[in-house]
Amino acid sequence: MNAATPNPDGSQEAVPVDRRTPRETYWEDGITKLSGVLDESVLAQCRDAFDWSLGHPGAFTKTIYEGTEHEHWADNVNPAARERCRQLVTAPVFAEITSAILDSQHVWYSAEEIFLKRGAKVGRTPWHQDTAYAPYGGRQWCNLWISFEPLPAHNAIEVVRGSHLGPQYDGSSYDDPDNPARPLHGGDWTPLPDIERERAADPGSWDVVAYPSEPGDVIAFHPHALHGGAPLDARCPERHTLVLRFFGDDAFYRPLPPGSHSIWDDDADANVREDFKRLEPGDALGKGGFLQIR
Ligand SMILES: O=C(O)CCC(=O)C(=O)O
Repeated sequence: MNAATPNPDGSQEAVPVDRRTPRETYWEDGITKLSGVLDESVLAQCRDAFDWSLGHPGAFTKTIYEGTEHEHWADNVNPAARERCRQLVTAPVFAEITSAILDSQHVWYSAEEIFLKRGAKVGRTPWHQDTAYAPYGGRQWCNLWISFEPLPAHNAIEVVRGSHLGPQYDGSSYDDPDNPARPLHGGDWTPLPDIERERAADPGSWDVVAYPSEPGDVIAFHPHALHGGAPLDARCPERHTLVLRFFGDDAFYRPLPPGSHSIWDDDADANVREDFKRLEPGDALGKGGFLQIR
């Protein structure tokens, strides 16, 4: 297991040896790498799900930073990709990985998201916690981040080490590349720190973890961790990523407070998505419409 701090000038990353198990790393750092866990067939099915979703956009698509050189594209919980992704996650590897990491007797699949970045100048996916956008309560959560290109750590997903155990911040409004910490909700939410501005002033100000990866590797990270996608560059001008989200026994329905905002045009209220509909606040999420894989 190798962790590396991203290196913006593109030079070789120092790769210290990490002797922790993936589960230990995950729960200490909020992120871990599982090397070569997807065989060719499962990786091809992941790519098929990505391509299908791309070709059949859903209601929660988002062009991030539209019209700027940082424009990139995401689709989230795409109804058109639902059955394909539910079929995909029945491959035994997903139950094996997620139950090992989460230490949960049962595991459910929540939903997918895809990210497409194209262009050497495309910048960051803003720092955020998924828990500022979705009604995810509890501890046993993980996102499996599956990219189809070889990626150096400085072009990959980044996590603030240990932030999955830390406070809930406001979300990013995702609409201003010059102000990525612009608040989504406002009000009583704790403002999101401007992590990149602080890192620019002092590179050591935030303890950030990222991993280099090859197709077939999976980066698992906690959705409550402060995370964001690093920029592309001339050596890595394209990234296609499928994210599959899972949860365990202790996950519960934690609706966002009344008056919360959404970043999706057609999704005025993230609390009302189909799979959450039968749930009362505090209910185990496993009682909703999610697919149990273990
Ligand atoms: O891949 C990215 O750029 C961002 C991923 C992300 O935010 C997520 O999976 O929640």
